[in-house]
Amino acid sequence: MKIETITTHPYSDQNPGTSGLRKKVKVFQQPGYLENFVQSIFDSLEGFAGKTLVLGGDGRYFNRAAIQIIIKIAAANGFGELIIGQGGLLSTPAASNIIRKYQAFGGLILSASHNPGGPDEDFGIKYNVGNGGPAPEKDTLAFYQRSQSINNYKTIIIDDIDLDNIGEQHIGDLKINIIDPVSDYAELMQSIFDFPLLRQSISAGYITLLFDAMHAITGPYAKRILVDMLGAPAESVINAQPLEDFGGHHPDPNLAHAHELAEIMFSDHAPTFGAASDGDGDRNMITGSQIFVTPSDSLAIMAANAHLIPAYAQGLSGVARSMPTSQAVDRVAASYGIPCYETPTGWKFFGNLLDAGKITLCGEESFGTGSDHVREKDGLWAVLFWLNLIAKRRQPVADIVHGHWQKFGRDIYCRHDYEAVETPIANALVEHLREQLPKLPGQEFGEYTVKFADEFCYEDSVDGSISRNQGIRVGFTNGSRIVFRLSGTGTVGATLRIYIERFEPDASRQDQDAQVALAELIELAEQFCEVKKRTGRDAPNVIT
Ligand code: VG1
Ligand code: CO
Repeated sequence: MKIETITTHPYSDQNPGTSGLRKKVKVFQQPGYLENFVQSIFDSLEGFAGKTLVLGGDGRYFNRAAIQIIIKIAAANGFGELIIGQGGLLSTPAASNIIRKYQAFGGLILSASHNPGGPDEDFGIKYNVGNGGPAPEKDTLAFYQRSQSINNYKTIIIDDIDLDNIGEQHIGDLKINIIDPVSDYAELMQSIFDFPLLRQSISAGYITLLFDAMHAITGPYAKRILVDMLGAPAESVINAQPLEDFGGHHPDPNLAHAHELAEIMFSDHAPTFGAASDGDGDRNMITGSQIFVTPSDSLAIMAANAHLIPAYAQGLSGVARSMPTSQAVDRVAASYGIPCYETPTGWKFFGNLLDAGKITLCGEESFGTGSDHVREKDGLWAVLFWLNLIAKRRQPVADIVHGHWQKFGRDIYCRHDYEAVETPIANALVEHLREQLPKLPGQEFGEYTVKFADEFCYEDSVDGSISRNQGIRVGFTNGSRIVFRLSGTGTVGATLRIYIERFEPDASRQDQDAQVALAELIELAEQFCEVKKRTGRDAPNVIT
């Protein structure tokens, strides 16, 4: 194996965001761009000589080319083994599982998740550590700092590796193991859920289902698990073929982008259960006949019912949610007497809590839920959780949701996204919000009185690390909240996210449309941030 050292120059923009480094494909295709970032990661890590690296991605455009580049750099840097999903494919939760199961040193996951794919769209890469979870902030900061002074990377000159045949190959001392991307994951799911009960409920026609893989990574996983193992009809999985451009759509599981599924679920021939996942398989959207379950409610309902699932029969050690996620799960935790943690946006902040056994279940409002079975959010796991719940409770989704609201109250919730805002406008808007914070507490706006107004700062209770500026919060005395933050996953300008919630304990008033029920707070949010006034827009791009 002949190692070459290639001279390079730093790129100034390799600072990872909420979930890895995400840029346009054209940016990643610049000479040395991907190479620099991968070498910067390896330069920042210690002790991996001879160890195993897991490698795979969501199959989007540039996935295969990137994998070939990374194989060569990993070989030159002294890894002992590479475990790669066949065809270069691995869903994010499957990669997390493989890192844990085979005790790998870490893994590189290639994905820009829910962002569109194709030559003119997005690509991404992130490093996961030995616990299977996204690298913590101290690591991603080190990668970025290294990328600012890097002047060479190491590689080897070899022909491209065959990614399509399962089995072992050797280059010098490096073993390359191409594995089936689905098997280990399917086995893990089988160990968590009651597969015989699910099979029975599906074959008896008690559960009918539709899963939209959105032409992204979960197609092969859903076919194996839902169709082959659980006996659902083949047509239960739609858009199952992973495509490099996701069929030209955003592989983003919400009512706006998974519209094919949404139309069927709200029609008169809706199945009992419908779900979708995103580009890399870590998100989930849950629906039932005539009902959409918000991710915040889904997390709370899962927490309230976890004891019905075999793997969680002992109960939960605790739960966690990202700060902008609604407080629905807090109510469940309080009633069950278990701790509830509030973390900044991004799965990396759950890792320490999961590792320390402080929490079993966690989630985000952005269609992400997961547990201690891996260290990523997990789309199909959430789907199986809900299916298991429906089968066990013998209740339709709508009844489960309404029953939950009656018992715990409803946290009416919505998120408004203003995408591709010019960065200077977005920054000025945030500055404007910041200036108002000291004078807001105590002020009255109609029936709302501000209780607190601050910028969220998180102290990790396990390692004491502190993360500042994690979103602006305005909380009211009646428990309502408005949260503002800028996205850390977008690739064009800035995206402003506004999260709005209000608690409704009165069962007779819970069945309202969120946009109507939250109208006053939506108005207030505009009064505070002036996004419409400052951008000249009259509505958000996406409402979830
Ligand atoms: C978004 C979501 C966040 C999620 C992140 C990665 O981040 O809001 O909750 O963890 O995407 O999800 P941001 O910074 O754009 O708000 V995924 O499925 O895109 O890896
Ligand atoms: Co994702």
